[in-house]
Amino acid sequence: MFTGAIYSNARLATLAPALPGLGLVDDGAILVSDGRIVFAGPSSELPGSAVPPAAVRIDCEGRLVTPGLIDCHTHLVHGGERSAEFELRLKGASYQEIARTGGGINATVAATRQATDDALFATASARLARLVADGVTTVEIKSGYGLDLATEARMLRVARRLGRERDVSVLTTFLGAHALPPEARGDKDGYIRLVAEMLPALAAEGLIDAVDGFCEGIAFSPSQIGRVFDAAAALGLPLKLHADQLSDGGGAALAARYRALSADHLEYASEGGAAAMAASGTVAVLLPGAYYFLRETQAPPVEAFRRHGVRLAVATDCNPGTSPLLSLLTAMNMAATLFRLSVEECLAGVTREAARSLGIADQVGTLEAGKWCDLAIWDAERPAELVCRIGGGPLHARVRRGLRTGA
Ligand code: DI6
Ligand code: FE
Repeated sequence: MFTGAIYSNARLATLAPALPGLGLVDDGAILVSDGRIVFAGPSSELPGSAVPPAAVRIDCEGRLVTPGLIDCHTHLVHGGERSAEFELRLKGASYQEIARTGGGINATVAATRQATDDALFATASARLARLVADGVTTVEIKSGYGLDLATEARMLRVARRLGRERDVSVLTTFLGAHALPPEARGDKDGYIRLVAEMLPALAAEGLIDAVDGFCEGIAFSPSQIGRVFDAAAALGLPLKLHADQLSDGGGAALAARYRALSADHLEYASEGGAAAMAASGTVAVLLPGAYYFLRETQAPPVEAFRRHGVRLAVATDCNPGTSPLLSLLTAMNMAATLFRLSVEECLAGVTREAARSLGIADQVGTLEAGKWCDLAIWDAERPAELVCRIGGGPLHARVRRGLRTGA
């Protein structure tokens, strides 16, 4: 029996690469079977006879329909919160100073190590519900607040459990090289060896979809990150990198050299870094929430990325220290306002390009036959309405893998 549905009377933003801009289709329809898109395009190209009689009929009443949104960079799973550091920074302390005196990432590491699995699941689940309420159907979740094998594994298992028990597709990223834990007593090279040794067990348990690192003065050097990347590449794992966020450490070029899926942040990336990323197809993931929250003044070199043809994605970077942001729509607004991205770049950045940055562009991110039917249906007509608001997103309904359900 046919188990599908037909969505009609929809204004589609297909994001199909063959169409210009957002791939808008004014009077559009989507035919779904077994969770996959069979047809997405103009209603006139889908004759009534092509729709199986058993198909459920959904009238979108002229609403805008986009691919389900993809938040391709988050740190959703963690213990504790860091509002005290926010207050310190309001008084003038810098993020780097706080990190050097034992706060920052290591404050969250201490809280995460103490939290039970169920507590990590419950707090991350509440955060996830906020993202989902803005139309997110796929989310990437990083480890990196455990910094020992047992706690990194716990974080990644909690992320996998979110994917099983919540109505959202989860991809996991191992970020063991996020910061130096206190027990390493300043020995960065020794800790990097440990991170490389953690990889095989975590990969064997199926906990890693990609491997990430923090390439920065207060974290790890390009050669240290390179050792983690070598170990990851030997296991066939895709790579991502926190690159050039606080200073130009050559992170963009490093990510490109390893043909990483993405380099993220990039406020201080150089022209050469942008050129290298274009050549390697490495996506630039822009994280305006962190730029805003740290009161950074140097914006990423968006113009250079455009000139070289680097693909741009946008994400929340949701984390307790530098971007406590739970709305991907607001991240789009910030990318437009602070980084001057166009509405089209913003929307492509949370759909098609976000999928590319996760290596799942063949599965989700556009409304095209063969992909999962992940949709966001909006009480809006114009795509710019999704970008121009701050708070109170106009989501009408969300569909994941052809099913319309809650979080
Ligand atoms: N860059 C960031 O913005 C987050 N991690 C990273 O490498 C910050 C994480 C934190 O401060 O807890
Ligand atoms: Fe991050």
